[in-house]
Formats: sequence, C-alpha cells, structure tokens
Amino acid sequence: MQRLRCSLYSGLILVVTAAAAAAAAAAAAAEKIDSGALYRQHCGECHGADRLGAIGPALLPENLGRLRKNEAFDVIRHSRPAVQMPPFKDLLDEQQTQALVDYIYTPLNSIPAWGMSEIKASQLVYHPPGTLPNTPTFQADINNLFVVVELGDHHATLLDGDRFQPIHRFPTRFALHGGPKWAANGRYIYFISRDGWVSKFDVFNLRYVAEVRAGINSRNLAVSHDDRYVIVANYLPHTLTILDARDLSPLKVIPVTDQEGHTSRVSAVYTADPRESFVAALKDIPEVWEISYADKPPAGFSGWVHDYREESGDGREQDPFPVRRIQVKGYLDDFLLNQSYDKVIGTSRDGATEGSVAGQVVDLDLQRAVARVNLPGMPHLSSAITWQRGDSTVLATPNIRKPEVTVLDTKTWAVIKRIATQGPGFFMRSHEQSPYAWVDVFFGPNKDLMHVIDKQTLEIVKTLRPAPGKTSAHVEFTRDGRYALVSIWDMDGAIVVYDANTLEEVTRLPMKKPSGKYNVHNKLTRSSGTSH
Ligand code: DHE
Repeated sequence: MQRLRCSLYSGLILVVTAAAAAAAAAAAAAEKIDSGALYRQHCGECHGADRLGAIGPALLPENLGRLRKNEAFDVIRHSRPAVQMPPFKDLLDEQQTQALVDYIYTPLNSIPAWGMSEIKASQLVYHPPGTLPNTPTFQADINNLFVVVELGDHHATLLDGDRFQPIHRFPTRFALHGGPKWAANGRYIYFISRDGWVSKFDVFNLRYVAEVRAGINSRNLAVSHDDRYVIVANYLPHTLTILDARDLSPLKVIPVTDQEGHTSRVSAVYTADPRESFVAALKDIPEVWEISYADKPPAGFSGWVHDYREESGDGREQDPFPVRRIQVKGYLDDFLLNQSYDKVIGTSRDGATEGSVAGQVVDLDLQRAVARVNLPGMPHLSSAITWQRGDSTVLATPNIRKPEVTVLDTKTWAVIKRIATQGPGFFMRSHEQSPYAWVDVFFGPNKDLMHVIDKQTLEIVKTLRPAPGKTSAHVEFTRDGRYALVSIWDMDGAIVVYDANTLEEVTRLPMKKPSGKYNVHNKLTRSSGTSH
C-alpha cells in the first residue's frame, strides 16, 4: 500500500513537473511573442487598434467579464455562431492564441472618458432645426419608402417602394449596425454605427442635418414615439445616452450600474410606445431597465436616479428620464417586446447556466419574470415576430445556432412547433396582409436559401434560392404586404423583389451587400411582422 502510494506520488510529481515545464516553456515562448503586434495584425482592423471596438466589439477586461479566458481562447481558434469573425486556428498556433488572450484581458492604462462634455463636443449640426424646406424634393409615397443599408461600401439607398426605383444613394458612417429608425412620419432617419456615431438624415431634403458620437462602442438606438428623444445603448462606456431628437444635443448620460456599483454593457434598447418609455436589457447585470420619457413619469420611477437631478431655470427640481429597475433571472442578451408592450421576452446566450435560464418572459407591470421559455440554442429574439393563428397569437423566432424556427403560444409560452430548417437563420419577417412568414438560412452550406412558412399550418411551403451560392437574408414587406424584398449579401449583391402571394420574382436591383431594409409604414405602425 505504502509503495503504491509512493509510486502514485512519484507519478504525480512527474506529471506536475512535466506540466510545470510545459507551462514554463509556453510562458517563455509567449514572452518572445509580441502580442501587441499580433493583435494589430489580426484583430485591430475589426476590434480597433486601441481595442475600443470597431466592426467587432471592444476587447477589454471590463467587457469580457462573462467570457472565461479558456472560452476566449476557443473563440479565437474556432470562432462562434453569429459573429463575422473567422476561425484563426490555421493562422495562429496555441501560444500565439494564448498571448492574444492575455493581451485582451490586460487592462488599458486608461479608457477614454465619453461623458456629456465629450459627446457635446462631438456634435455636428449641419442644418439647425427649422432651416430646411418642409416638402419633399421628390415625388413618391413617403409611407412606402424603404431605406436600404448597404454594408458593402457603407452607403444607404432610399428606395421608392411603389416603383422599386432608387431615389437617392448616400454615404453613411462606417459599419452601421441594427435597424435605422424612421421618425416624424418618414421625414427623418436616425442611423447608428458600431463606433457610436448617430446621424440624422432629412429625407425631404436628402441630406444629413446633425451627427453626434453618443458612445465609443454602441449597440443600437431607439426613438421615442413622439419623436422627441433618441436613446443609445452602449457597450463602451457602460452607459445609455439620451439625445434631443431635433439636433442630437445630449440631454442625459445614464451610467449603467447596479446598486452595488457593478457596471454593465447594454444589450439593446427599444421604445415602448404606450408606456412612454424605453426598455433596455443589460448584459452584465441581471436587470431590465425601463426609462420613462413621459413629462410626468408614473410612480415607481425614481430612487437612486435622483443623483442626476438638475436645477431647472425656474428653480423647480427636475429628474428627467428616471429609471425603474426590474430584477430578472440571469442576463438578457437578446429580447423583444410584445405588441402590447407590457412584456419582455428575452434570452441569455449562456443558455441554462448557473443562475440563468435560457428564455424568460418579464412582465413590466408586475416587475418580475412570469414565465420560462424553452428556447435552446441561440434564438434570435430581436428578429422574432408575432401573428394571429386561429384564436391565439404566436411568436416565432429564428435560431442562430440550431436549424429550426421555434413557434410559441404567447398565452402559455409553450412551444407549439419546432419547424426544421436547412440551417440556422438570422432574420424572420412577415406582414399582417401576408399568409406567409419568411426566414433565411444565414449560416452553413445552405446560406443561399430562403424558407417561406404558412402562418396557419406552420409548414414550409416553398424554399427559394434567389442567388445560388450567395447568402440571402433579411426580408421586408412593402406597406401593403404585396411584395417581399430579399437581400443578397454580397458585394455584387441585390435586392430581389418577390410577389408575396405568388412567390415569383418581380425584379432585382443591384446593391453592395444590402444588410437590411426598413419600410416607413411597417416600422412606424409597429407591424407585428417586423422589428421595431
Ligand atoms: Fe445584429 C439588429 C445584436 C451580429 C446585422 N442586432 C440587431 C439588434 C441587436 C443585434 C440587439 C436589434 C437592434 C435594432 O435594430 O435596433 N447582432 C447582434 C449581436 O449581438 C450580434 C450577434 C453580435 C455582434 O456583433 O454584435 C450581431 N448583426 C450581427 C451581424 O454580424 C450582422 C449580420 C451584420 C452586421 O451588421 O454586423 C448583423 N443586426 C443586423 C441587422 C439588424 C440587426 C441588419 C437590423 C435588423 C432589423 O430588421 O431590424
């Protein structure tokens, strides 16, 4: 027994010695690696030479809190679903990969401040409010205009949705992300880029009127239903920025912290029209925030936000945009609001990890989670849609990791059907007047397919291949639901217009990697078939 123990120990010591030697060798090799140069060569272009984010997110310890180092190692080598980043396993060996991991988890000497004064200093007002004509310079039904974002060369095209003819093509900031938002009955569009620039475009006069940098690394923006305010969700700094929609002057920067002082990135923010509020989900704090923009916020919006009180000119105390925090079970990386704007349906991308559930429904009035939702994989809820099916309203979501569309009953939150697809999808769309829901097959060998699903039978009735070999993605309908516009995500790409009933092609317009397209009527009426 004694001998056995000895030999076990000596085996262990040998293993430990070998492991220590390997670690020392790795450390020595890593020391020789110039990780800064490696970063600049392989990562800087997308994540920013300064690691503050560009097309890709900021790579700083403050923003990597939920990703363990060994997971980051894995992401660099093998990539992961839903990101544009390729796997680096054939370009970098393990030591180089480890050096990069260590590099991105090393704090920067200082992170640039981006508060009220920096935001204010970045503001560019090209045409002050009220200085441009109030009638369009072109003939078209404003309600049926589309704006198409062409990611390929950072442009946008204003499209006449009756004639399917471009009206105007103009440059955008670098790497827009998320849906641009229409406002003021189609007069203005608000765009946001991943590096935080908000641009306000006057559609009637076909020119930008104002811009401001609302964050260093941003997610998306929302516009209040009364067109008064714009709110921006940021990854860096950990803030929400509220702007005056008229000229994009900053009104308030809300630090995103919990009561213990932990800070968080913001997953996304949307407008809840009837509540006169914005709703934001947080990535690093298990809370949902509701931010009131009502002139007289209802009870329950207050507390610690009073720290931001300002004295108004007439001496009255003001507390604009107070926050109501709702504790939830786990982080929400992705979510949508239901059509009555009283519920948040959200998921964590960690799946059912400790302290978190894959999917949950949060009641904004009851201020708590009221249901769990069985949504494995990585459902893409910001692209989920709802429709009437018989007596019930169903919610359908594509899944970035699994080849399925999941259909839920919105009363019981039970899964009604898992529709098998030819691969994981990104975007799903429909229209109140259309019998069909469209979903792309964004990932994998069948990325050029587009499924059309019967909204009542929940069966795929047709699978289109608009441009063989090229990714087809993201559908948006004309205001009457008669036509569906599909993007071909390629530099030599197109918008392909389909008759939404016969499913036959009508025309195609050349475009440079048109990522998304957004119809005035469908967006402003908050159609249940599209994102809001
Ligand atoms: Fe998006 C919308 C999150 C990667 C193209 N994307 C959104 C929204 C969120 C989101 C929260 C809704 C905001 C809105 O419209 O106001 N996207 C994420 C991610 O977390 C993810 C997976 C990782 C990331 O890099 O941020 C991600 N998204 C992408 C892409 O790689 C895509 C395909 C290309 C790109 O632009 O970078 C992409 N996302 C889009 C588009 C929309 C969008 C086109 C708007 C869809 C709409 O119709 O509203």
